[in-house]
Amino acid sequence: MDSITVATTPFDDQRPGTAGLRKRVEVFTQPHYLENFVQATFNACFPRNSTLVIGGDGRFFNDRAIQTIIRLGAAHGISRMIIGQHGWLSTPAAANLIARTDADGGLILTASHNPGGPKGDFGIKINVRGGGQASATVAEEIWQHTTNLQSYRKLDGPDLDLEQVGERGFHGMRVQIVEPVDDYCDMIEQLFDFDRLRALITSGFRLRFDAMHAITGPYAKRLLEDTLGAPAGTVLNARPQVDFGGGHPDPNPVDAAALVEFMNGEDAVDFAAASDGDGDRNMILGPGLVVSPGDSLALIAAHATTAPGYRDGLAGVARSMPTARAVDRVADDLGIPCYETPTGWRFFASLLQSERISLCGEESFGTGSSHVREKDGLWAVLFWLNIIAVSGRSVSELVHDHWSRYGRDFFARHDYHVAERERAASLMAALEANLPTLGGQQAGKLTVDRALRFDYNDPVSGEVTTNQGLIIHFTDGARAVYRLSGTGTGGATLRVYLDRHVTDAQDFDRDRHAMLADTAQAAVQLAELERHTGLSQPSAVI
Ligand code: G16
Repeated sequence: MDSITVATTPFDDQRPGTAGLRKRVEVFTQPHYLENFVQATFNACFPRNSTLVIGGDGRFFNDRAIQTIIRLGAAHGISRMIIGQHGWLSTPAAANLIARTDADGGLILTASHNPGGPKGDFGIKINVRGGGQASATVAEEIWQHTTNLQSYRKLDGPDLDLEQVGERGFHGMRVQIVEPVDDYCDMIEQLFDFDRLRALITSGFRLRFDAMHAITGPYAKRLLEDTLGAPAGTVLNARPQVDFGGGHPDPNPVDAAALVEFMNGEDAVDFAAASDGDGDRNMILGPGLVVSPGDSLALIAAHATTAPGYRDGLAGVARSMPTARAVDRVADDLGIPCYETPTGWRFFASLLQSERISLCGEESFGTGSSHVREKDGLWAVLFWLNIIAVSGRSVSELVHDHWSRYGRDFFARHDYHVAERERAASLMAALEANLPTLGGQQAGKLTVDRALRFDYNDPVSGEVTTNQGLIIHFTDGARAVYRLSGTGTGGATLRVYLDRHVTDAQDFDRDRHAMLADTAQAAVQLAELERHTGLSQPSAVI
């Protein structure tokens, strides 16, 4: 087989965002597009003789992209590639493999929770040694390489068989095809009390897990059904499909509405959960109850030491800035530090790596810990089951116990899909310019206490990241946060996050949207949202 050098011209839209490069499939499948980005990534961070982990969530183009990456890698002089069988690896499983094999990093082929299929999205996450996502500095270097790449080298010839597990040579590169689930399950089994979990699950406790036709199906079947003894069929939509069954594989009340409806109905089981396209997000439900991501993080923090892997306690915790502040109260109680980071898992990875924190989470249904450098959907599910098994309390009892002790943080996210990016950008610019004048201003029933722009100074690397969202604090303690999504592939999504803490138990079971209505109205008014975006209603309320 020959290696050929292909002349190319740079693409001008390959700047990695919050989690790698995400584009529509039709963009990624243009001639040279994938090759350019992968070669730029190699040039920036994976020199000759690197070892890489490769795998993806099984979405459309996953298989073809892997074959291209293998050919580029062999021509570039990558010494070893560890690839998930069928081309599959969930994001946390890939992060685990990178750490366990001491690889230099990995490429995870996924656009996460974004829809898949020929008309859907494709993406590449770039993870570095230790398993965490590339830093902003590395992302910037990759971007620089994409802007001046003139050629790449690629092997010509037949595809590599991704079905046969085992090690083989491929034109000077060693390729190891690994069973995608084994290592991840070995790691997870060290963290939780599997005997207790098995006892709970075989005692008649009823659960359901919706894999949303995405990558967690095989992992959840192995863990919940094969290992812990849940009845066959506990895992729904378990077979990964290239288009995720036509759905939007995001575990939230809107995109997993069927599961929410089921848990609100008469046949509700004791516990339900769902995960996303690449297996790093989670949603936890009890009968009639969706646990908000901020509460889930706080509750795991409060009960952490009941799980074997966390017996020695937590070094610290972190949440992304827009996430409701429930975990702050637990950290305060435990006397451990609580960090507030920008959105993007890489900021947590830095704190995890330096052992400043052992647990973190974010409003977009991501929770994780020091066990891997990515968020991990199934890990959160097992943590919850472990808490239920040890405490003997139901999901609803646990949540209510928590609120009784710390108060409830109501939270909602209002997403506005704005067709023209400029309109969303102009809203943010105008609001930022107005921040100094907002203090004391009345907006509906609320008064602004203070307003600020969120900039972040990474305490580990010293890296400063500016412009990570705008925050308005109201005098009643509520907060509105404005931020532009970094993971969309068309137009812009303005996210408006609302949170409000209440301590009166009479309010705990009230409707969260009603409890946040005044905050939402004030947020719309202060940002002149309708004038800037032309939208009178959010496109989605999460
Ligand atoms: C990625 C990051 C998350 C982040 C999310 C934000 O998630 O890994 O840390 O919270 O993006 O998305 P947006 O910028 O759209 O608000 P994922 O699951 O898409 O990889």
